[in-house]
Amino acid sequence: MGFERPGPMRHLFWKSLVTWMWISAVGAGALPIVLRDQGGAAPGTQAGDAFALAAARVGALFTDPVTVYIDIGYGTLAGGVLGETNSNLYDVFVDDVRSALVIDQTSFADNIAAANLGSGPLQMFTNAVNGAEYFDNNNTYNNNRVAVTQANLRALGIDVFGAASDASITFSNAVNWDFNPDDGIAAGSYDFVGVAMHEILHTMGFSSGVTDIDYYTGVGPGAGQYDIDGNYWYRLMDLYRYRAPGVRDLAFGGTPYFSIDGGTTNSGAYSTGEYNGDGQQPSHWKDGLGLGLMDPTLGTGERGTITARDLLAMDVIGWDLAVAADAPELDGGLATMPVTIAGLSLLIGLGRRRRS
Ligand SMILES: [Ca+2]
Ligand SMILES: [Ca+2]
Ligand SMILES: [Ca+2]
Ligand SMILES: [Ca+2]
Ligand SMILES: [Zn+2]
Repeated sequence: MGFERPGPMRHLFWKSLVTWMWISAVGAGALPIVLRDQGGAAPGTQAGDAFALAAARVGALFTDPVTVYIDIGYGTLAGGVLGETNSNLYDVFVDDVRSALVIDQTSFADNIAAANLGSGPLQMFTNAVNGAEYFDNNNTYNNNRVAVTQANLRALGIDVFGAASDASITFSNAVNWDFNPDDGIAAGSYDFVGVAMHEILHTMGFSSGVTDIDYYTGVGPGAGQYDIDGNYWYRLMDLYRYRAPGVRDLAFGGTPYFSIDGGTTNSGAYSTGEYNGDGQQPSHWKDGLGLGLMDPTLGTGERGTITARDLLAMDVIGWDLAVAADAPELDGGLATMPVTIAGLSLLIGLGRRRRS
């Protein structure tokens, strides 16, 4: 399939000592998500059990015949960081990604998405290092490569990783967490299980390269560190990021949206940039609209809940859903979806990968 470990990517905090593991999702047909404690999140601890609950609830939604492995931790983090997630990424030829998505179709939404992947080098709006927006159709590296998380590759049937960890998720013990979402989220506390599910979905592939474009161009703190044409920036999910019918969008700002039919149907607005956009990381839905668990912020006292929109995105990036989340259901069904996310930007900083 031509994938390889890219040079500038940041990988996991590989830790040699695995003290234990357990399989969290045990329902028939459910996706097993194996958690390995790297400190502070062993079974029987509040954090360990809450991570396990999050993994079980995510795993129950998918039926891919693979196993996801995530290192977890809970404790004191340097610099006042509230949490950190790192996902192993691979730099894949876009044609190989398209081929894998075509083969992986199991749902109506998959069929629509696969029929709208296009062909040939990617053409998209993006930003130059100075922030200037331009239409990039010059067939360089960034027009031909897509970064895919290791867990996402497993879902696409490219499962050559054995029991290697797909990602690392560490939460700070300096946060006032509520570890039990099922009796409500206490005032002044954050939903540990909700945030953990959010981070797991990032590791499974819910992300956008615009988060990196925003960081490394314009007024982003990393501007100038990387050439745009000569690196990968696209993420798999960005194949469904549009600004207009037929017009793909890998630029900060604007009004990008999720679409599985080539940009014709808007199935949810995206955030547009922490530095150069609306103040939120682009690897999320637009904030404040109640679109799903993958909104960029979660307030105290609020419970994070996975919506059909979240599942539609996971479906078309390669996951096999245990419950259908096809496009027609989204048209009328979202009003009844439990959506509870707004407010303080707890999640900011958890997901960004710097190229270092
Ligand atoms: Ca509670
Ligand atoms: Ca280019
Ligand atoms: Ca699917
Ligand atoms: Ca799959
Ligand atoms: Zn996030």
